[in-house]
Amino acid sequence: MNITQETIRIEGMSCGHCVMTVKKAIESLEGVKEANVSLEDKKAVVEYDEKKVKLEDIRAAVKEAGYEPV
Ligand SMILES: [Cu+2]
Repeated sequence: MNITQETIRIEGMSCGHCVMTVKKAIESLEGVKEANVSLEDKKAVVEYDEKKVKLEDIRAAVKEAGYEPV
């Protein structure tokens, strides 16, 4: 397994509930090992296997959950 770490800036999160929603949306993707989402820093640090999932897929999942990856 080849784990990549990327940081995604996310707009639109306003509370802990948003953080959990984003975390769950990202972590539900096949190939994602972990997502650490920060409300304060408006970002998600995601560890994933780039052979299984692409950064674009992760960004799409965030968007689908109702938030804006920037
Ligand atoms: Cu919220």
